[in-house]
Amino acid sequence: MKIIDAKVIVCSPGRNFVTLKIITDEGLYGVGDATLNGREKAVVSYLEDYVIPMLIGRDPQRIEDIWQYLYRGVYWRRGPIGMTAIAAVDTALWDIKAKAANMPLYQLLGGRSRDKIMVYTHANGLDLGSTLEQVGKAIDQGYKAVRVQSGIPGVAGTYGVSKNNKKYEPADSDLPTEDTWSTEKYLNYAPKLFAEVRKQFGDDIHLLHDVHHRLTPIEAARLGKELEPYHLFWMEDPVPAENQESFKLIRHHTTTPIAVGEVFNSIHDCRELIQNQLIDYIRTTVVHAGGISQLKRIADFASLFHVKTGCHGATDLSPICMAAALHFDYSVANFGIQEHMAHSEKMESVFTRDYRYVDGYFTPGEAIGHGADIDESIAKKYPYKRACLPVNRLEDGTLWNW
Ligand code: EZ4
Ligand code: CO
Repeated sequence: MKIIDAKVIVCSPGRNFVTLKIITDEGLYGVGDATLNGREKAVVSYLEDYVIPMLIGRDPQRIEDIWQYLYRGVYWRRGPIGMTAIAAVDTALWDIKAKAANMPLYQLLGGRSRDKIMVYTHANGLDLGSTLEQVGKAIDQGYKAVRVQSGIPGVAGTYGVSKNNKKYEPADSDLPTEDTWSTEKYLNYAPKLFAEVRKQFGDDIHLLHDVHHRLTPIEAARLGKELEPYHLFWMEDPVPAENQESFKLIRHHTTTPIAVGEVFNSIHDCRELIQNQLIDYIRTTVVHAGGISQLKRIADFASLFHVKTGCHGATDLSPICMAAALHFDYSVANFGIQEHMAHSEKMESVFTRDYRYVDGYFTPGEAIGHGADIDESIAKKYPYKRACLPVNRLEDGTLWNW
C-alpha cells in the first residue's frame, strides 16, 4: 500500500477545526484531527509545506517508522505545532490500518479492557446558584462525574464560565480578550463552592475542578488541603507545569488527587511528574501529544507509577480526536476518566462518528477504523475565522497565566 495524496481541511462550524485526510492507492483513506486552538494555521502550514510532501509514496502501514521519521527526522523535536501535525498523521494512519484489517481501532490496540468509558461533563455558572443548577442538570442527564467551575464574587469573568449564557467557548474573539484574576478571592471562594455542591448533591457524584494553571505551588497546596473534606476526583492544572519538580511541594501538603498534561506534547513533559508519583492522572490526548502511538507509550509508562489516564476532551478537540481517544480509553489498562465537553449540533454536522453516550458512559462503536470522518461538502460552508484564546491579568494589570 502507498500514500498517494493527503490534504488539510479547515472549517469553522462555530469554532475552527483542522482535519488531515491521507489517501492510499488501494482506495482506503484515514482522517486525523490537527486542531490547535488559536494557532490553527501554523499547523496547516506545517502539514502542507513540510509533512505532506514527505508522506507521498510511503507505506501507510509503517506507522511507527513514519512517527520516528517525523519526530527524529526533523532535528527540531517536540513543540505543540509539530507534535499536533504528527498526531494528525498518526491518527489517520491508525484509521487506515484498522480499515485494512477490517477491525474497529480498539481491536488493533489490544481489544477492550472495559465495557464502557466513564466521562465527565462541565457544569459552570456565573454565581453559586446558577453553578449548582448546572450541576443538578448534569446529574439529571446521567453523568457520574461533573467538572464544576464558577464565577468568583468580585472578579469579572473567569476561565470555564460562560459570559453570555451561550455554551462556553474560550476562543471567543479575533484577537485575545483580557480577563481579570484574583488568587485571593478565588482561594476564599472555591472551598465554599464545593461545600455547597456536596451539601446539595451528596457524596456519590464525582466532582472535578480545573485551576487552569493559576496558582503557585504553596497556594495550590492550600487549596488542595481545604478541598479535602469534599473529596474531589481531581484538582486539575494547579500550577503551570514547566517546573515539574514544583509539584513535590503540593504533594507534600495534600491528598487531593492531581491531574495535569492537557498542554503537554511529549512524554518528556510528564516524565518526572509520573516517575516521582507527583500526579494521579495524566491528561495528554491524541491530538496534542503525538497521536495514539505516543499516548500508548505515556500510558504504559504511567501504569508503572499508579498514574491513570484522563484525556483532555474540550470542544477544540474535534469529533475525530474524540473517536480516536475513545478507542484508546477502551483498550488501555490504566484508564481513569475521559473529558466530554459536548460539541454543538452545528459542529457535529460536519463530522460523522460512531461513538455513543449512554447514562454517563461512552462506547467507541463497532465501525471499522476509528469510526469518525469529515463531510467535506458541509465543511466548505464554514470557512476559517481567526479566533484567539484570552489572556489574563491580575487586578493591578500584571500579565498572568490564563
Ligand atoms: O482551556 O481546551 O480542561 N479543559 C481545559 C480547556 C482548555 C481549552 C484550550 O483550548 O482546560 O477548556
Ligand atoms: Co483543563
